[in-house]
Amino acid sequence: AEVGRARKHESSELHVRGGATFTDDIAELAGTLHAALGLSSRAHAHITAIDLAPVRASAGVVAVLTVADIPGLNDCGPIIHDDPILADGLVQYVGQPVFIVIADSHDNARRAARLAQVTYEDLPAILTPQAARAAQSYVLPPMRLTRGDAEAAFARAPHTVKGQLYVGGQEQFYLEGQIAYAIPGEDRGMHVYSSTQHPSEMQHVIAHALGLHSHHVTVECRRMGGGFGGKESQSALWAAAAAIAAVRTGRPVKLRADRDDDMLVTGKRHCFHYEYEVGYDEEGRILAARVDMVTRAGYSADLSGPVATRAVCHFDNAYYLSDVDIRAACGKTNTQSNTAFRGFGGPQGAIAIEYVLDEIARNLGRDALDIRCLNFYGKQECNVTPYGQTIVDNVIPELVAELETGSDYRARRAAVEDYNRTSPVLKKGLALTPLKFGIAFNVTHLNQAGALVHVYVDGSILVNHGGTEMGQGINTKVMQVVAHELGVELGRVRATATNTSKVSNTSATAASTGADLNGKAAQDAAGKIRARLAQFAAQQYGGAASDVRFAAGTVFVAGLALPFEELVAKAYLARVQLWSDGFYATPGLHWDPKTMTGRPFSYFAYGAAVSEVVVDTLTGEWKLLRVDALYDAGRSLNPAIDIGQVEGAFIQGMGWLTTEELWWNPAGKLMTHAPSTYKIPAVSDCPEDFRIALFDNANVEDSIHRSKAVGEPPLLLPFSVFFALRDAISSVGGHRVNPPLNAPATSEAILDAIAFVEGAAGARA
Ligand code: MTE
Ligand code: LUZ
Ligand code: MOS
Repeated sequence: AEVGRARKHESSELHVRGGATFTDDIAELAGTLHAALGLSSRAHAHITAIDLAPVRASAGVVAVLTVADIPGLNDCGPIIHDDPILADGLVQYVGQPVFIVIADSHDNARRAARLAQVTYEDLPAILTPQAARAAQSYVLPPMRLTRGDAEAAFARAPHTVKGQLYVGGQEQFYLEGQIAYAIPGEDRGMHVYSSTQHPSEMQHVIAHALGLHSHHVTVECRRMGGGFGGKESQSALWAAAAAIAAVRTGRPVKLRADRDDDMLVTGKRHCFHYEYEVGYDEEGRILAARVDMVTRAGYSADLSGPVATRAVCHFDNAYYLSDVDIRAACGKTNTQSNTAFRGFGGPQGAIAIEYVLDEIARNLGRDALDIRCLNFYGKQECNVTPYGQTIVDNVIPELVAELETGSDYRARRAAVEDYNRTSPVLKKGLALTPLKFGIAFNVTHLNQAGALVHVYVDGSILVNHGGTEMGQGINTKVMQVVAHELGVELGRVRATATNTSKVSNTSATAASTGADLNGKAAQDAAGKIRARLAQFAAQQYGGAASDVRFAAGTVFVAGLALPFEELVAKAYLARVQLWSDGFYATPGLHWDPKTMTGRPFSYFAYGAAVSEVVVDTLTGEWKLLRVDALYDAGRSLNPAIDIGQVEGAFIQGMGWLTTEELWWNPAGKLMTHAPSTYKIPAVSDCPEDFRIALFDNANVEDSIHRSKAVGEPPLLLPFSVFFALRDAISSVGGHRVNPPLNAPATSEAILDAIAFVEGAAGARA
């Protein structure tokens, strides 16, 4: 069987040898021009005058385009169309594109872009989510989900905990930046190579911007050097600008953002500010919960609505909350328009309840793990989420129990306490946190996919599907599914670039559903071909079609064993169709956005991690000593790839919660727009002792080979790092006070929290 085995990534050797073709590696056609964007230097202003003469006069410049040069719609936004490609008299953030320069080289275009003389008339700017809420400045109407009677439950609760929390945003930091290469073709045709998670959306945006139909535009992506959500919608600006430039010049145009421009222009993970109040009993059981979240959406809606919805639907994380009142608002701010980033609001929703449980435990003088376990969803009761979905696949109690034992949690807790008693400066911390993550797009109609499988006369197989490869291994998994279906070895199957002229109307490769959806669609396509081959074999050799078996490159029919390619060659001569489309739509999903109830998810993925840290209380520096993590990938399609995904998500989430700090100056300019000032994790930040395992658990839903999604959920596992740090900090005060700790918990923030704890302890003494 080709599925369920550890197989290397289909491009791994190309990646390592530098042989993998990314968009910038595509051989340039003769006459190719290069574009750069001219950016706003103001957070919120009217443009009263713009002098582009110095730009036009700059070396190598061929053309300079403004909003008046866009043939069609000036819009590159998904869902709600409030994202101009180029500013039309009004700029809404520092970094907003105002014009496009096209030159004979990338460097000449970038140099010229700086020479514009723009006169602005400044307007008041809103920069933070709190300020947006104070001004009631929102990109969408605020949302609210209630269940039960929180008011009455608070009245009954013997204890309450109340506070605020801020969790910062995060730059996607894909290694390959945003890029598009647009090639004008005959009769208004346009072929665009785009580094995108969403070729169909790029096709729509380009067609609208050029005033064309979708059939004029082909978008292609062989692979991305990472997307992480940042290329779900926001590849559109670059694709549209390159296409506009190509139409206006009649030449192929490449637009490649350098890192600073990429970070200044594009949106990031949404930061969140929370005000929470939770009522609980003597044992630590949550009785009532209220949370009011506001996020920095940026100047436009982009995907903020679905992101906030996912935050609301993940506030429960793994816990049953009987009486809740959850509010979320998308603050309109004069900053980059925040967008998808691995987890898509889920991590932001779930971390708030984990913060609260951590406080409850400290207030009661209990181990936080005990308080967490006490509040877990049940199996037969206490198993309905606040949004009304019944959880039928809950494995969190046994998964956490397995991890607790396997990681030796209790003994290590005692060892940490012993260590801290005798170590005045270095303090250790330990935490175990669980995750539950809903799988499916929370926008129901997006849960569909298509595929196209070709079997050639020589028995080789080509698969094309609507998903995009960004390093996560979707092609490898889809190839495994096709090989399995046709009973051939993996080496016989090859995957092609994603191309809108092969499979149409595709969804973004996002919400961790890429392999779930496209795997099913490819299985459908391959299954149809296998059925035709079986029918043909039975006709030729006797027996029933249903008795024909495909395995190990051989077809077993009526006591005969034929090589696969032999049957294929015979079938061709008999005029059997050897290619097929395939389609899949996830069943059983529904959602009412007004009441925020329904069944938005097909199933849930689960996991948990234990992290142990040591903190230097004089400098705030720390080290991650050991991680044990268990992730429920269902019946994994490819354990090697899935473990890689868990590792990557863990380290990426750890960066979000500890070192990656976005900072805008008071004028609204993002100052952390390069790796020199924005610290992503390095190899040296990875724990030396990193124990990742998959939890054996076939999906109860009929997912592709009973596997579960893996792309985003493990990003919640490094909550354990954040709470281990908080545990180490709180040990300074004998665990008697709750250290206020926002994310990212930078060394500075850790020192502040230690000072708070020492101050509180001093005040008591
Ligand atoms: N892994 C790599 N190497 N690169 C990426 O860009 N993106 C993540 C995740 N894993 C990403 C990744 C995100 S945000 C998602 S939604 C999923 O992969 C998408 O792919 P899948 O649905 O096929 O898992
Ligand atoms: N919903 C979701 C979405 O859960 N994840 C996504 O990535 C997404 N993208 C667009 C719209 N809804
Ligand atoms: Mo992933 S944030 O859904 O692209």
